[in-house]
Order: sequence, then structure tokens, then C-alpha cells
Amino acid sequence: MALQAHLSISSKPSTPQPPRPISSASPRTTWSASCGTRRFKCSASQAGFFTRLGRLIKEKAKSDVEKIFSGFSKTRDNLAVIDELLLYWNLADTDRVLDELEEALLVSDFGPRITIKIVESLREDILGGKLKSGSEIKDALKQIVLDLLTKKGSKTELQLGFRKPAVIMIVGVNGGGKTTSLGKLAYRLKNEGAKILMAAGDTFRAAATDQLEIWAERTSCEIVVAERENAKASSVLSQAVKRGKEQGFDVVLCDTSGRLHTNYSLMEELIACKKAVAKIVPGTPNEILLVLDGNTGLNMLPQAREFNEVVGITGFILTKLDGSARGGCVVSVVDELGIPVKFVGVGEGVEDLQPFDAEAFVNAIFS
Ligand SMILES: Nc1nc2c(ncn2[C@@H]2O[C@H](COP(=O)(O)OP(=O)(O)O)[C@@H](O)[C@H]2O)c(=O)[nH]1
Ligand SMILES: [Mg+2]
Repeated sequence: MALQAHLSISSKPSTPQPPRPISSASPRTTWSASCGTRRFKCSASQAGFFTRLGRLIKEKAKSDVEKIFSGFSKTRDNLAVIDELLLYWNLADTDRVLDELEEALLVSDFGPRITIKIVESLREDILGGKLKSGSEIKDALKQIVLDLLTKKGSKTELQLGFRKPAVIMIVGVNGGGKTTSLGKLAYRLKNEGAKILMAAGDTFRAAATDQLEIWAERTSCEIVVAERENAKASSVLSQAVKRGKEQGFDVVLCDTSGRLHTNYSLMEELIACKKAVAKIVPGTPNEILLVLDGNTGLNMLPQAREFNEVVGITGFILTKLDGSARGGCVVSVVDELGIPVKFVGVGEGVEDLQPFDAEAFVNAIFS
């Protein structure tokens, strides 16, 4: 397997480091074709850069826990009933309490499959005498959800390889939050010292490029846009990656167009985009992130399946969770597809894209 360097974005404990000043200057990232292993090679300083970037993003994530907490407030409100139920729990009440727990989980869009899994596992442990108090049941509930998330979708770090530039494609249906998430992601990566190039690959809607240009300005990132009307998305992305390669960018963030997941020409276009960037830098796109609107709850599952089958998804970005009470869908989508959630959108501000951390999520929804 190729040597892997990645951007780590989970908030597992790491050694504290002094804060790094936010800077628009790109770090020194020398790239050479003459060392390392296998066909493509990187210099030690490049791999070191990605590792350092990963560590810095990890540390950021710890202080972001509060944002995750507030972002999931609606889902937490939905699930608050569980605390009331468990406060006065006693063994004779088990059936009633579990029925109501089931209801609360369903209302928050954990989905029937997972809800049954959780409830039956708790029932077994209660009746088997393993769980003897309301607080033990609550802890067990949190642990089950955490296990579901960490077993199925554990690679929450961005996997950027080590070849420069890394390429991230953002895909999804219209209005889900692709362009916004791309802008926020650029901000986050840039603040950690990465040199970012944006690519306006949504050539389907006229206003889409303008919207991305606003984000490029807001985050002081450079952008590649179509030179003429009706340009092919794949040619815009291919130009951007070419420029990224020639001018030493670290990451190229590619916006793409939406429409519906059932739209044949959209899927064709995305496949063409994938091929086009791979031609310029073999092995890219490193990540294809599917943006899913958290307000759609369980309805996101068919989209997620379709995109994954046709395009091949490496991670999810779940947006608008700040407005959604259906946060249980996070667990559902990971369990159903076995693909990790990499980021969650918890607001419209530039800092409102958070690296997903399963533990922070569980603590946020079952406070
Ligand atoms: N509240 C909230 N709004 C969001 C979030 N992400 C995106 N939006 C909004 O959703 C709308 C559609 O986003 P956009 O990025 O244009 O979607 P696209 O069509 O997929 O590119 C915009 O009004 C965004 O501000 C989020 O995490 N929270
Ligand atoms: Mg867009």
C-alpha cells in the first residue's frame, strides 16, 4: 500500500501544541520526484507538512466541541425525554420505558433498524441484570451509539495522500450546502497553513460561480472558473488541478453541480470530473465528499446510496444540523453505508463546519 499521510480531523486526545498563527502565506512544501517509495514519490518535508496539518486540525477540533454541542440542540431537545424516563426508572417499568425510548429515537431519525438494535440490546442487558439503574442504561445507550459510529465509519480524518495537490470533490443534490461547505472547508484548511485553490465546477447554474467567488474572496483563496458559458465541469476541474500542480497548491477544492441523484446526466458529469482530475494527478480525487442536508433526515439514505454506487463516496458532510431535530440520521447513514461522516455543518458562518467526532456527537445529543 502506498505511504499514507492524512489530515486528521477527529478530536481524539493529542499532545497539546502552542497555537499557530493564522496566516495566508503558504508553508514551505518542497516536492520532489526523486525520493520515497514506488512510482510516485514525495519529499520528507511534504509528508511532514501533511502530518503537521493533521495534528493542528485535531487540536482545533477539541475546542470545537462546544459548537457541536450547540449545533445539535434541536436533536438533544427531542431526546431529552429519555432523561426524564430514566430518572425514575425501575425494573417493573422496563417495557413502558423502552417503548418510549424507541419512540424518541424514531422521532430523531435513528431509523427503525438501528432503533430496534439499540432497544433490544438494552432490554437484554436490563433483563439479564447487567443494567441496574437509569444512569447505567443511559451510559449503555451512549456506548451502543458510539460503537455503531466507530465500527462502521471510523476513518473520519480527511485522507489526502501525499501527492501535491490533494484533490477534494464536493458532490450532492442542489441546495444541500456544497458550495457553503466548500467555502468553510477552505477556511479551515487555509487557517492551518495549506495553500488552497478553489474550482468552480458547478457550470450548470449561472449563479453558482458567483457564489463560490464570494467564498474565495471571504477566505482569500484563489479560484479557477469557466472561461466561457456552458463549459464542461470536467474541463474546469482539470484546468484547476493542472494549475494546482504547476503553482504548488496543497489542496484543490472542487465544487460540482447538483440537480437530483436520479439525474443521469449529473452522474455522467461527476464520473467525467473524476476521470479528468485523475488524468492530471493520478490517484486523485483523494476525497469525494457527499453533502447531505440534515433536515432531510432518513430521506438522505436513497441519495447517499445512489451517489455511492455511481460515483464512489469517501465521506459525508452532513449540513444544517443546527436547524434539524433529526440528528439521529448521522448514525443511520453511517450504519447503512459504512462510510464515515467527516464534517458536520452547524450554521451558516465561516467557522460552522466542524470535523465530526463520534464522542462529541454522542455527548451532544444525549447530554
Ligand atoms: N443553517 C445552516 N445553513 C446551511 C448550512 N450549510 C449550508 N447552509 C445554507 O444552505 C443553503 C444552500 O447552500 P449551498 O451551499 O448554496 O448549496 P449547494 O446548492 O449544495 O451548493 C444556503 O443558504 C446556505 O447558507 C448549515 O450547516 N447550516
Ligand atoms: Mg452550489
